[in-house]
Amino acid sequence: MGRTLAQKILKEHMIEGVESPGTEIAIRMDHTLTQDATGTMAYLQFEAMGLDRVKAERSVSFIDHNMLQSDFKNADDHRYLQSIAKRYGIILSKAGNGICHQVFLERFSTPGKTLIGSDSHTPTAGGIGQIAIGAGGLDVAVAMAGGAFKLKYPKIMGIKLTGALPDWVSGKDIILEILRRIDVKGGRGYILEYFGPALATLSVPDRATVTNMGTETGCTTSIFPSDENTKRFMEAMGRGEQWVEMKADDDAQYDEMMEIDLSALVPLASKPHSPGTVVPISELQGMKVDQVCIGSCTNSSFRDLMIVAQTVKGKRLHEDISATISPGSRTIIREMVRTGAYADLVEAGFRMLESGCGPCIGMGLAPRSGAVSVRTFNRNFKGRSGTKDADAYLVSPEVAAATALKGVMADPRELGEYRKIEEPTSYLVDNNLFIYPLPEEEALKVEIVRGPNIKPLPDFPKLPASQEGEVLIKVGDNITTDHIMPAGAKILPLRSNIPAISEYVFSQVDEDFPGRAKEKGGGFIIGGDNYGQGSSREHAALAPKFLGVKSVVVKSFARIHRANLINFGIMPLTFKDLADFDRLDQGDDLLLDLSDLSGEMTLEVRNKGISIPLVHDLSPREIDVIREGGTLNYTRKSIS
Ligand code: MIC
Ligand code: SF4
Repeated sequence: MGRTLAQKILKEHMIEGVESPGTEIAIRMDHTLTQDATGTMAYLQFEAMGLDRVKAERSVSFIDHNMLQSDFKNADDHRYLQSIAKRYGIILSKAGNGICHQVFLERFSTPGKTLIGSDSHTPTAGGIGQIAIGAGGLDVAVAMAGGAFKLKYPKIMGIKLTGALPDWVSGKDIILEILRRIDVKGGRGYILEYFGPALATLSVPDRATVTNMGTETGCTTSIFPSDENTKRFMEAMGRGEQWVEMKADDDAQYDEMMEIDLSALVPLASKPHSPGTVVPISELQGMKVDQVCIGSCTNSSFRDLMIVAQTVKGKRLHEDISATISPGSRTIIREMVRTGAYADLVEAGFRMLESGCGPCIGMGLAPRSGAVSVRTFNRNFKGRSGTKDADAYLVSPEVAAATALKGVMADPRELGEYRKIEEPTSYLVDNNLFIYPLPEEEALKVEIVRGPNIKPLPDFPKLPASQEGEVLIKVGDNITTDHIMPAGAKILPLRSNIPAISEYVFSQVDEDFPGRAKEKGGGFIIGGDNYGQGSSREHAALAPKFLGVKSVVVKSFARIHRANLINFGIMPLTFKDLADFDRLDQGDDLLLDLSDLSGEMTLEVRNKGISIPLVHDLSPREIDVIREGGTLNYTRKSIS
């Protein structure tokens, strides 16, 4: 039987396991990627492994998230990352060079290779035909050290694209349509693999928008074949010689299928506060808007910014709108300057920001109280913009441009004449803010620079025979890692300092959580479905662990967060009978016997005199990791 493209690449990289969905496999990772907000922790963990140099074929460290240097903290982290890159043979992409996923796509991603990145939108590189997976920093550190990445062998959802996008409809609307159909957890356990006649009409940046935001479905990753359009993009980036054709076998079998006729798509938007609440723009038309933000790793390509520039050229943005542009890379900035599009954006009234994540992660540009913010980004979780009561809508660059002109949510199809943007045949590639690795002898002499913001990783003990304590908090469905460990200008600078950042755990939901957790000597978290969706930040496991969280009991988990909990020795447990969720309350006094992890477990609710059966889906290796108190302890033990 033939294989799909994803199955072929996985097979070629498989070190352990069998091709059977749901079973644990280990794969070799060719490339690694980190960004600064998760990277400092990943490199502290890499350092603790005691190697002289990275072992992955290509490792790149990006500085793109924490760029608001309101005091020494972020700048100290940047210096640390620069010295680490020099010391260990890693390529550094300095602050201002661009957003990790966009820059990786432009300069490094290669069809048929594997990539692991400490950021949930790493699948962007799937737009070039690479298997690119987001993970916690510790998993990336292991891959840099040459270790395999463990994951559940995924099912493949084949997505057949037919027809062609109508005018004013783009890649963003394809992924919004998929989210409309399968919501924020419909992709769990799957790789979304695209095929079909419409591929010939989709450029790499369009495809990368789709694979980027595929993350919001909860999938393991997304992938497009590598074809003539891929070749054209790589040639334009001066990397034509790295292109190879990659596609599924003709008789490939998909575990599930979906078909989308691109010709039937209309401009769409995700409503607050979930990327999965998608409606046609016609339902929102006329709604007063305060802010328009264009950019992020989803929509900051040349095409995306050019369509905006073309739409606003010679016009003036509505006076009540504050509008920003964050270009994906310096290469894109240079290209926009060359074509004159940059001047068109400036003249229309956009606030031009540097290349980076910026407002997407709440690094400045928070909207006013009660604002409506229209963004080309991929996430609109409550509070993520930096303003708790603001409403964020996620749209295409076309909708954002029309809205910025009109001051109300607008349908770009009413703007009239449309001109398709052609990709440049040769980009003005900018390499000025990369620092490339030194030869090993020289690298060994490099001294690592650590500012006062960089605190060593706390040590965690082994798993005890039983756990007791209170339910510290009970939360509902689809709790994101932004709820558990918020980001934004105030909290992100503390990413290298676990004691300090743990003071903000659950601060979006319940500001008393850290105090209560410490006062009670730790305890349990109870949650609903899809707990921990969203970002890959391991701080959402590490900081609760630091506060004494022992086990997390929920209806179901999101993939990356479940892996992060295991990495830091927290038991990820689920209810055997989902209705038992209703029998637990904050403050309940629990006892959990951990002496036997081989099957079903019992949670005693001592104050209510009831017992609740719990289950887990830990592999034998994961049980060993948890027993040791986490992956670092486990790795140290295996080495010794
Ligand atoms: C995000 O979009 O939430 C982030 C910030 O890029 C995160 C990583 C992080 O928390 O540092 C992600 O998506 O993994
Ligand atoms: Fe940066 Fe936003 Fe992309 Fe996360 S989603 S990597 S914060 S641009």
